[in-house]
Amino acid sequence: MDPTLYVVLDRTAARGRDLDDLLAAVIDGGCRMVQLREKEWPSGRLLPLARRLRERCRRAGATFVVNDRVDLALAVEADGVHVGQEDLPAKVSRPLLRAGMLLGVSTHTVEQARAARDDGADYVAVGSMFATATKPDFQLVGPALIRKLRAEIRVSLVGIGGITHDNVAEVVRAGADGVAVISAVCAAPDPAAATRRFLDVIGNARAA
Ligand code: 3NM
Repeated sequence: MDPTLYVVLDRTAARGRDLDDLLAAVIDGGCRMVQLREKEWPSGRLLPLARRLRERCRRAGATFVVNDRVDLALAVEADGVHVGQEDLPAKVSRPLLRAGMLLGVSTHTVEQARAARDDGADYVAVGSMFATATKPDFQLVGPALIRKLRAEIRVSLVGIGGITHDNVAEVVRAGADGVAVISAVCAAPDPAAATRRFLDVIGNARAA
């Protein structure tokens, strides 16, 4: 797992753009970890899409994670599943996963991050870093929460929420292992270029 730039593919944010094409572009741009986030489609419709994305990630050597749906993640042999605070809890999800599968958990407080770690999370997403229109009920925690967690938590920390090329360095400097991004890539005019630019800025922030 390399969460440096974790691109979350979201059909709504992509505004009708084909997710297969979007995935090809972000892989071309150098992204090595991808999540499929689809909250509306029924399972039968989602399955063929998830299978195609999974195969493309496999060919590219990229990690493929399914949001929320443990059943779908298992069905397509995804590398992992990501659960939020209102999804199937991490403690319940973990034993359902195959050995070696990744478990990611969305967290918004120190307590939630500690619980996720104790319940077997491989990484915790920490958000929201900044204001975002993608998740209207976001809780603004800022890079300060990453800094606090970095001091005590060993699992990988991934900042999420409102991250752009202009503010990503703040998240990296706070100690994040990576950043998860939706709109700044999925809605970008050129997603491959947006991906490359994120990786450049992150690389520079790490080197500084
Ligand atoms: N989770 P964008 S913020 C899916 O705070 C999600 O846990 C968040 O989208 C959290 O990169 C968020 O477009 C939206 O801001 C991220």
